[in-house]
Amino acid sequence: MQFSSSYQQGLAYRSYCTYAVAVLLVIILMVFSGCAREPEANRADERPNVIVIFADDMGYTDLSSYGASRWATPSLDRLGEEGARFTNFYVPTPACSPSRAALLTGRYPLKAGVREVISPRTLRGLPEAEETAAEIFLEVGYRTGMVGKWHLGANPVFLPTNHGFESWFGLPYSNDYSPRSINNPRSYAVMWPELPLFRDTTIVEREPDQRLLTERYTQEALGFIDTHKDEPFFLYLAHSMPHVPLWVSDPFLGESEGGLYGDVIEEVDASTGRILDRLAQLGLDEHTIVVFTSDNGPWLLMGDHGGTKGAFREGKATTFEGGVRMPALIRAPGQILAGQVIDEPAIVMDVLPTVLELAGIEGRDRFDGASLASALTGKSELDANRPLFFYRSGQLRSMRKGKWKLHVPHTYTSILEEYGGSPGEGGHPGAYGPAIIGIALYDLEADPSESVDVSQTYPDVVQELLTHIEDARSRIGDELTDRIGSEATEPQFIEAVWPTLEDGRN
Ligand SMILES: [Ca+2]
Repeated sequence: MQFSSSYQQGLAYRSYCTYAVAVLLVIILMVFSGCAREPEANRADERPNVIVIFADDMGYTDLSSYGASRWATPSLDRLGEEGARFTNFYVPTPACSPSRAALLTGRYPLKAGVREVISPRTLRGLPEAEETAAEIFLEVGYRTGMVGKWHLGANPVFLPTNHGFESWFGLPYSNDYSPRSINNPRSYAVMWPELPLFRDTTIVEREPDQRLLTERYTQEALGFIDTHKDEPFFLYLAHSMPHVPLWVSDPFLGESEGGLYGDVIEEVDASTGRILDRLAQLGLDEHTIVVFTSDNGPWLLMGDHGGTKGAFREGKATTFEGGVRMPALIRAPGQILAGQVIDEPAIVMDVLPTVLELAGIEGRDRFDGASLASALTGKSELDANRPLFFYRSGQLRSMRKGKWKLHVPHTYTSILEEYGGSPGEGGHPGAYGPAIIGIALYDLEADPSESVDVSQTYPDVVQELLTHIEDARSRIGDELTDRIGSEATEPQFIEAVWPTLEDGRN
């Protein structure tokens, strides 16, 4: 049977149309997929990026992988699953500013010239002469950026952009330094300047909507990564959360089973997830070291708005384990072995020498911390017997060596009822009670709660640790015994509070 020519022409025409539509679809798909595709990194410089994420007042058991059960932290936990999770990681002080000085310089706070918390009107800050992580990375050709809370001085000479960061978006100090009672229940006690939000050295907003802080920080961090995807970068993301006042964006409000605190932690976790996703999209997974930890233990004074400490004793503002032992995670696919759990003691001053060694940057030796790189890459064991010292307000109050924790006599503020302490509620502070401790020795392996003083049983251990204490007093310093350390750094003072911060508008 013969098809008529008109039928054949019609068939050919329909084939042509089908073909044309298909070609058009392919073109449309190519155009749109091209638009949607993330720009992949094109790196000539193989040195790894470094991202340090620092939480504020997050407690040891605030992550699922450390025991949290009323909220979930899958993205933060992923850092440990794909890298290393530390179970005995410390900060050398249970307070914001000196802890940040330790992270950024790799040195004990007194050696970095920062002894205590810096308020908006404190006339000192991180000395300009201190070499920060950002300055080191900038000097060797990295791009450097900071997003979030600084808290190392609110005068321009102390700000991040004068300490090696090429860019900064965030708050100059804690989010409760505000004259508004909604952000600071004790605003009647001290009338702070309106909380400034900075971009570099310019105040771009006053009293920003804190519900959006974590989201805005995250967007800034992602923008920084996108901008610098083709060159090595150092990004320091210092969340304002979960420091009280707690604020969370609408999508996270009421989503956890841990109240507002749980919601806030889940938003910080989701922020981390978005950063990890972006690194993967850009093909930067194996070119990026990501570190996460917290600046001090939970603010137990805030009760349900403070974090958790598990079985540890006390929290923020004390040098018991609850104040100084932190969740800590580090991930660097292709470099650091995955799934490690590190039980040897480590400290936040180790972070800088570690990431420098992993990045192949040599020639710096002023650190009190030690590089953990060879242990993390499976080449050696960590030194489990380093003496680590814990300070509060310039006072050397306790130390750890091996399994031992020694406290020297000092007074502290306790949240425990037996000392008159009582946790607050709903964002309002409770009260601390005054407490005193004498010489006390604890075996942290048998007694992580620091509940049974064994100093009488092990006098030789006490004597050995006191020798280390005396050495630290003479080198680092100690205000309990009126000692100025031979290696301590003088604080840098300014003459007056920056007028723009206090009452100006720009
Ligand atoms: Ca803090």
